[in-house]
Amino acid sequence: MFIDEAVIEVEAGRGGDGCVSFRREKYVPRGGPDGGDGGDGGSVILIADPKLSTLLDFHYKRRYKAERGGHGSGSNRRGRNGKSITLRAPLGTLIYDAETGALLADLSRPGQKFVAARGGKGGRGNAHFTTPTRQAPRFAEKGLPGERRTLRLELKLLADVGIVGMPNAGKSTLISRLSAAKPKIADYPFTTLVPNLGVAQYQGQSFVIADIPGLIEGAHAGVGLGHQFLRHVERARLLLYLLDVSPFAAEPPLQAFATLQRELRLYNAELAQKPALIALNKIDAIPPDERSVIEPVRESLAAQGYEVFLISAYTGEGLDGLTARLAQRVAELPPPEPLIETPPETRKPQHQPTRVYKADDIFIVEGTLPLEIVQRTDFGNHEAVLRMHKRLKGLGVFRQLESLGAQEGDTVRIGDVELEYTPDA
Ligand SMILES: Nc1nc2c(ncn2[C@@H]2O[C@H](COP(=O)(O)OP(=O)(O)OP(=O)(O)O)[C@@H](O)[C@H]2O)c(=O)[nH]1
Ligand SMILES: [Mg+2]
Repeated sequence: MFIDEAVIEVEAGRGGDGCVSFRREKYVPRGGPDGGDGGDGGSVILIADPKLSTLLDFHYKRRYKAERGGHGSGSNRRGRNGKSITLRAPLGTLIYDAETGALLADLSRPGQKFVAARGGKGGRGNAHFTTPTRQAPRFAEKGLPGERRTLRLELKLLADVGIVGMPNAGKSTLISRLSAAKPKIADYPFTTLVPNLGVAQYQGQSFVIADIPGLIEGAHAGVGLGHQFLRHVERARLLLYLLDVSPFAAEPPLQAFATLQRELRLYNAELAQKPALIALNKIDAIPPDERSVIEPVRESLAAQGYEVFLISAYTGEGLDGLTARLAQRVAELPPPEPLIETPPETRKPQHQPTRVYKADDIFIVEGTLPLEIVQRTDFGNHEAVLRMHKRLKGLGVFRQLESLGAQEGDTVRIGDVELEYTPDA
């Protein structure tokens, strides 16, 4: 089954918590702090795999959750990092944030990775928090939550050559001839219901060909099947128009060509402008001494500036010349530009500046730093809470609350925790 759209939920693992522990040694009454750090949570990563050509897997399984980090323990033992999950997606997969609609990544290079949900960092153990005045810190940091997102995946196949033609023109026969692809071929229109990809070889060079369902008049507006799949040739380097010149063709080749071009143009003007070659197919169906009937067709297309090949996808006649030229053109033409530069794997979460405001009768604090400070705090631990206060104060949060008129006892919300405003804790 060919699936070119999917919505998935990805959730990275939480970081493990730092540990509160003190060294226990013989003859040492109270050892120093030796609580280890929590391990980092695993991430959910998507990777472009050229061997895939459908998003089918994501239809069956929609939720992906990576492992959380292990907690730190005594003797400065760090918790284990959570395992990341790597999801394989076909080359040409576009990744959108389903909530905002923003395009996040275009998996357009084989092996390209996109970190879809980053694991939370582990919390630091108490060993980190000694100061000259605090020799025995009895608190540690909690691990940070992992990122969590809903993604919409959309596949726009990345083929080098996109074959377009009317139903029954012989597109599938051609791709099966030029590659190892085994598409369905039959003597009735709309045999091909979904795109097929094939890899063609020419003198050691390989290139990918896509065969899409036949296009008919009105395709751009949704008539037939073609329109759903036109996007799979949008990113081809080169188009190959395939026209049936046999006496049994449903319409004369020039008319078919005009229709195809119009449909492409109406769907996307740029698509119709793409470099293209034309192959007149099924010449085996015309007796050799009658082949001159094709001449006016060839001339007319050549006059419009196209290179024209006479072939029989069925007998193989003319295919060597066509393949050689396709390979050459593919090598000359640049690969499609990715729709977005995928952020490097080391992408840092976007930094949000600190902001304090009043909403109804509560105060809201936003921003990467205050949020992290709160998330790292173990609220069951008095020392940890005091440290949180100090750090929020250091950020200027209290000053801002004061100037907004906050009174002792007012509610302050940071992320999903609500605190009571106690200015001089
Ligand atoms: N005589 C002859 N018949 C051909 C040739 N190429 C394809 N055919 C026949 O034409 C019919 C349609 O071929 P397909 O390859 O299925 O055509 P298609 O363009 O993929 O059709 P859709 O998938 O419906 O769009 C089949 O019966 C093929 O055997 C050819 O070069 N010569
Ligand atoms: Mg077909």
